[in-house]
Amino acid sequence: MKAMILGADGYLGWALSLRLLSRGHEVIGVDNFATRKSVKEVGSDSGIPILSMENRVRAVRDVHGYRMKFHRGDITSYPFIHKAIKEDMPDTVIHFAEQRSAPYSMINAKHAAYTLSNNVIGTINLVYSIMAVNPKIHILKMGTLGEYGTPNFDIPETPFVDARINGKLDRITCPKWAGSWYHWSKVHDTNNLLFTNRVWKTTVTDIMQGPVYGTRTKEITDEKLHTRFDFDEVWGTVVNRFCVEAALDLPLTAYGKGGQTRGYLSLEDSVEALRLLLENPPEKGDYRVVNQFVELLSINEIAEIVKKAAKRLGIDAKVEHLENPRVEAERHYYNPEIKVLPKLGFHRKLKMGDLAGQLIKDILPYRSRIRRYKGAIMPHTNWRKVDNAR
Ligand code: NAD
Ligand code: USQ
Repeated sequence: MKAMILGADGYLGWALSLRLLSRGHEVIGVDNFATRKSVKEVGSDSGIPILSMENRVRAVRDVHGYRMKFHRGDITSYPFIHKAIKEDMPDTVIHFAEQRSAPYSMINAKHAAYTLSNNVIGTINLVYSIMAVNPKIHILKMGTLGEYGTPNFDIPETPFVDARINGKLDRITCPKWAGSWYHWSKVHDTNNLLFTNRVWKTTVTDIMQGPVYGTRTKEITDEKLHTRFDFDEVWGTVVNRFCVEAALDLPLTAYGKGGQTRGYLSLEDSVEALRLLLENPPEKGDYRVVNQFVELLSINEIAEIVKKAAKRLGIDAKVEHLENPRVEAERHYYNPEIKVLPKLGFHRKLKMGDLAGQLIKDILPYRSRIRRYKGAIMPHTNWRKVDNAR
């Protein structure tokens, strides 16, 4: 397979590049390094150091003997993405190239507008480029489970549901109720992609993934191959943050009551699920929705898992319940269906309880590096504040 990965410099994009190369696929990476820049903007950096893309490509060749091609550029430029697709003629385009932080999107008007325009326009340009070059290209688009919010119904794995409105039955797109501008940008992408499938029969896998955690995949065998690892209040996701907090002897920052439940998965499981979906694409012209996670856990359960793992390493981690900076349900029903991945033979490799100790151990050598950015750990991006001065 010839796979083009948009967002190849990112947390998932780099790890997936290595997985696909190891399977013998051809990989063409694309990135504009927006995440590197935006993480610096909030006074932070990847907790585990990463090489420049030029050196990453060299390291992949030196360590594993794989060759990877890379284009630097911004997919919100139609001429750029159109030229890249025309030149390389991929079979599949994996689309990760979006602003992916909910808190970043909630900082102020500028960050909200950037998130919505970057994400929505990039996706539109991708579809138009594919229609111009080869409409049969499979688009694997990374959405998010947070598109649905936390509904009181079981979250289906289909784009449409039957609904009776004012007594009449019809098929409607599954209701979404996102919790940040970032999550809404993913809802807009889903609607736009569904529309392209209706009018042009595009072939799409739309993945609704939960938060990912971890530092490793089986190809990350050398420190030159590390993927980025964010821990600050804007870019860090909760499990990675709790493990950093434990490693630094800081309290685990549980927001609100801690009953918020999401579908979590490790980086290794995420990359393996993506490989399966890429090697088993939908029929041409089909729109496939996939719920991607392995464990449903609340913040309180995650805090307990990290606390126990820290204890085994001689660290006495404490949990601090902070006033929730976000507007979200803190106790709720949560049950996304999961049928597509098991049907393809997906079995989770790791549970959070098995991996948390390893994660903390991986962070320990970088404690002094992370301490330099300590001021960026406690939450200060608040959903309720409209702060255009920041
Ligand atoms: P990331 O920020 O590490 O990676 C995204 C990459 O895309 C970055 O390298 C960034 O520079 C690049 N990018 C952004 N806008 C671009 C543009 N206009 N042109 C070219 N490149 C651009 O994020 P990630 O954690 O690897 O997430 C990848 C995707 O998966 C995102 O779409 C995210 O929304 C989604 N996702 C992530 C998680 C998670 O927990 N990390 C969970 C569910 C879904
Ligand atoms: N949380 C804490 N303490 C923290 C950080 C977060 O309690 O220190 C809580 C949040 O309030 C939230 C939950 O943890 O209830 C998840 O937050 P998160 O920051 O780990 O993840 P989120 O903002 O939802 O975003 C992440 C990725 C995003 C992806 C999403 C999947 O950054 O790209 O789309 O996970 S999902 O959550 O299923 O929508």
